[in-house]
Amino acid sequence: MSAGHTQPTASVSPLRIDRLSLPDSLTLVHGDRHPLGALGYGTPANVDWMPTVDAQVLLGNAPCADILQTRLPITAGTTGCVRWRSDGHWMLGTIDLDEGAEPEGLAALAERAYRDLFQAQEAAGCPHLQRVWNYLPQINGDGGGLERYRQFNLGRQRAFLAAGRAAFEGAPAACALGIRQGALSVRFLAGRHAPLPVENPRQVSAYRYPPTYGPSAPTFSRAALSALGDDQVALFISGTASIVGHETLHAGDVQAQTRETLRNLSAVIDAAHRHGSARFALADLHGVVYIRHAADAPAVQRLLAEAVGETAPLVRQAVFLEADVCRQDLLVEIEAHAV
Ligand code: 3EB
Repeated sequence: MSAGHTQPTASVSPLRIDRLSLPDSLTLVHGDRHPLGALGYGTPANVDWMPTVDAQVLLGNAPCADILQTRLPITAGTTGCVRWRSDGHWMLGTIDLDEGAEPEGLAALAERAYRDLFQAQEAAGCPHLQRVWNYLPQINGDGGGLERYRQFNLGRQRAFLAAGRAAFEGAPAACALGIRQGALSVRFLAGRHAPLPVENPRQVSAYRYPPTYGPSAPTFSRAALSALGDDQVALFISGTASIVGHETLHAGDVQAQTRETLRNLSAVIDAAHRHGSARFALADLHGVVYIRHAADAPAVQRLLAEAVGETAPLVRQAVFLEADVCRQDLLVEIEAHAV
């Protein structure tokens, strides 16, 4: 990265991101690297630095995790409902809020989650959000006249605005998926330096969605470019689906939705390149593929293999998870990162 507001990498504690199968990854707690944390998929590893996404793994992938490691020692902390780990340059935080204990509803719960998240960032000295993962039970369920995802958007945006955070241009890369049950779960990566937000010219920015999609727009950018140190730049691509403009295309057709999603992923990669990143390709992406109907997983995998080849990480190391996507008519959503 030469231009933009991503900082010179010399001042960054190098962050490594590796997708590893779960038994192997646990040996990383030894050696000269330190686990900042991880996102685990599948069998919980029962180590406190690896929160696991509570969703069914499809296609029989081995349990795996995206492990984040640094070279500096880690401090662990708790701020409100946030548990976090930081090396002073990067932080990974985890929130699991049980709705049973929160009578005011999901909007208030989301607002509390993000209020505490911002406070935790202050405590750790990592003011810039890079990437957020949101998991909501029953995301398409009705929460007293307003869909639960829309309630979540209300509370999330309120918290951003109340904290003086960028709720529009400059919002973090994110995803928001539905899990059957469990807590409202938020995981986030923050750092000392601001990432460069990237939008998709094929899509209306999500923070500019019209009010037909709910009283508050979702608070996320399509992607973020983060300088990881050691001259490495990560492209974090938000959850990406079959949306063009602001409308869902190909309702009811998971294969056409997958092809449209691939076009959107390519468009985000191209936009990142225009912002000065290396030229990433679809074949460089490490993805998580969220599928609404488990039976659709093999067809989606076949299309990805046709697009990027059997050996690309998007196929060979992909994680397919059963989850609800935030619009009822979306059947598939793909999030990804490349380094
Ligand atoms: C979309 O493009 C699909 O609310 O944080 C993707 C990524 C989606 C993030 C979020 C929602 C979110 O609107 C849904």
